[in-house]
Amino acid sequence: MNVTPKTHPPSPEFAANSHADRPRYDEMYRRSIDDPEGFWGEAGRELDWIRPYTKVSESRFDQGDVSIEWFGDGTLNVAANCVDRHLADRADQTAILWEPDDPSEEALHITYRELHGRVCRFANVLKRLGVERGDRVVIYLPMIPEAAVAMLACARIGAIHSIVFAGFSADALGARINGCDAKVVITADGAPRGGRVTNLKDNVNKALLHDTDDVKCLIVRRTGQQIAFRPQSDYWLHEEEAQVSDDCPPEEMSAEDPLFILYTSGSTGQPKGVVHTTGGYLLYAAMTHRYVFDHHDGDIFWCTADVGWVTGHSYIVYGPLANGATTVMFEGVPTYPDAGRFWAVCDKHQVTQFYTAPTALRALMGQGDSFVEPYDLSSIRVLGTVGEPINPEAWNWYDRQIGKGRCPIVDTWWQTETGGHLLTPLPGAIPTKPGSATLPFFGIRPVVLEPESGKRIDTTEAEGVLCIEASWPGQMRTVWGDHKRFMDTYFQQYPGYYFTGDGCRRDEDGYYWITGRVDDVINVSGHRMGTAEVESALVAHEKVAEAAVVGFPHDVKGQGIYAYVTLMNDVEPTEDLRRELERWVRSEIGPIAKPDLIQWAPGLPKTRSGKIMRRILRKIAENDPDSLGDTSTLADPSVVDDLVENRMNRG
Ligand code: 6R9
Repeated sequence: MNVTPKTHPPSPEFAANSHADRPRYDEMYRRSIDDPEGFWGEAGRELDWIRPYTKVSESRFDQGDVSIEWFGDGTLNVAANCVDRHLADRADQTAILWEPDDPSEEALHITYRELHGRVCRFANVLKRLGVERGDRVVIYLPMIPEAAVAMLACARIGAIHSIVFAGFSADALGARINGCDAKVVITADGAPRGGRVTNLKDNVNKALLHDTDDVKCLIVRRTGQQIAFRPQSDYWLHEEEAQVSDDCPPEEMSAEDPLFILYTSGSTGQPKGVVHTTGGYLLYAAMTHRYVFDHHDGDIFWCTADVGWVTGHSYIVYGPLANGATTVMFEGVPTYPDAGRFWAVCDKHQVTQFYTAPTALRALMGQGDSFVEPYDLSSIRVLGTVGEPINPEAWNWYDRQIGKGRCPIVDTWWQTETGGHLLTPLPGAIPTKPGSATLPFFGIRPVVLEPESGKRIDTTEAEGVLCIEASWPGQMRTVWGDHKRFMDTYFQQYPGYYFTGDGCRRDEDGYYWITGRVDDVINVSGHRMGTAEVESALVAHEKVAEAAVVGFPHDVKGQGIYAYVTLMNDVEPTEDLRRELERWVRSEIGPIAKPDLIQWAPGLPKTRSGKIMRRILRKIAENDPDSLGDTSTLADPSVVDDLVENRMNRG
C-alpha cells in the first residue's frame, strides 16, 4: 500500500478548452471556502428566479440544532428552469434522446419544445386527478421519457415526487406509497428490459391491495400488453392527455419547498425518505454537471443509471436539463442484445460524456474486448464512474479500451443524501489516480476523523471516517416525516459534522480514497442495501428464526450478500428451502436484495449481552477464518467452529 500509483494529468488541449483548468479550480475552490456567501450568492444567479433571493445560506450543524437553508427567501420553479427558459435559444435542440431496450425499435429525439408541451400536458393530467401543490406522487416507471416528463410535471405544479425503482417488489412499493401518503402512483403497463418484460401494473395492484385510501393510478402505455385495469381508480395517460390543454403555468415555489423524496438504505431499520428541496438542489446538480463533465453546447451526455436512483435524478434529468444539454435515456441493460450495447449506443448517438458504474465495467471487461472493437468511440471526451470504489484493473480497462488513453476519467464520490458530487476530479484540472475520487468540489469541506474518539486528523495523510464540515446547497434537508432520524443518523455520532458513513484515506497529495462503508450498509453492484433490511425480510419468513447478513467481496458486484440463517426448531435445511428463501427476499424487497450465499447457522456468535458479533461473521464470509480475532467474549464460542467448517465462500 501507499506506493504512489501512476497519475494521469489532463492533456493541455483538454485543460485549455475546459471550464476549469488547475489554476481556475484552485482559485474557485479557495473562494468557495473563504467566502461561501459570496461564492454561492453569485453561483445561484445562474438559475432563473421568480423572486431573487437576498439570503444565501442559513445552515448550522451544531448538535441538537441542525437546520439547513439555502436561498431561503428566493422563489423559482424547477420545470421552468429545466425546460421553459431554454425555449428562446434551443427549442429545436434534442432535450431527451431515448434509446429503447430493443435496438431495432427507433430511438426518440424529444426537443425542448416538445418536452415543454409534454410536461405541461402531463402536469394538467395530474391536476385533473386532483394533485395539488405539496401532494406526493409516486413514480414507478421503466426508463422511458415519461419518467422524466412525470418528474418535471410534478415540479411544475409543486407536487413532490417519490420515484420507486421499477426493480423493487410490490411490498417495497407499497411501503413507499404509504410512507409518503401518495395521492397518485404513475406506472406503465409493462417494462421491457434485456428482452424480457416485467408487468409493472400487477405490482402496483398488489401494492395497493390492502389500501383503504383512494390512491389513483395513472398508466403509461408502453408495451400494449393486457393489464388488470381497476376502473374505479385507474386512468390511462393517453386518454387523460386528450382531455387537457398544454397550457400550464409553473407554480412559484420557495427555494426550500421539497422537490422530491427518495428512499435509501441505512444501517438500521427500513429505508428512509431523503428529502431534497428546490433551489439549492437544482443549482448543485446543474453546477456539478457542468464542471465535472465539462458540459458544452452540442454535447450528448449519457448517464446509464436508472431514474430510480439519485444518479438518475441529478445526472439524467435535473442537472443536464437545467444546463440545456441533450441527455440520453436508455431503457435497456448493458448486455442486451450483447455486451457491446453501451458502445453501440455511444457510437450511434455520438455520445460525448459517458457515466456509468464500476460494476457494469467489470462485467463488460469480463466479456472481452471484441465487444468494444467494432465501435467508433472517438466522440467521447469525458468518462465517469459512480456508486462504489473502482478497482485499478477496471479503471485501466476503461481508460484504455473506452477512452483510448485520451479521455479524463472522473471518479465521482457522492450519496443520495448529498444531491450531487462532493469528491471528484474536474476533468481539465485534476490529475487522476486510478481508484481515487481525488479532491472536493467547490464549497465542500471534507474532514477525516478518528473513528473512536471523533478527533479530527489535520495532517495531510490521514485515515478514518469521512465527514463534511459545512453545508452545501445540494444537501438533503430532512428525512420525510422524521426529522429526529435525520439528526440521529447524520449529526449525532460526530457532533458538528455531517457523517457520511464512509471510511477514507487521504494521501500525501491530499487526494481522497474511499475505503467503503463503516456502517452496516453494503454496496451491491453500486446499490445500497442495509443488512438490516435483508435480515428483516428473512425473519419475516415463517421458517426462519433468526438471520444475520454481511457483505463479502464479489468480483463483479463489488460486494455480494451473505446470509446466515437459523431455522425454526424442527425445520429441515434443504436446497428447496434455500431457493425458497432466495425467492422470498426477491419478492419482499426486489432482485437486487437476493442473497448470493445462504449458510444454515445452528447458532449465531453473540456476546453475553446478546449482540451479534458481525466482525466474526464478516471474516467467515470473506473466507478468512484465520483472522477471527478474540472470540472469548462470546456467550458460546463453539458456534463459531460450526460456521467456519460449513462456510459457503471458499474462494
Ligand atoms: C451516488 C450514489 C452512496 C454510497 C457512498 C459510498 C458509495 C458512491 C462512490 C462510492 C467510492 C465512489 N459510493 N460513489 N464509493 N467511490 N465514486 O451512489 O448514491 O446510492 O446513496 O450510495 O455509495 O459508499 O456512501 P447512494
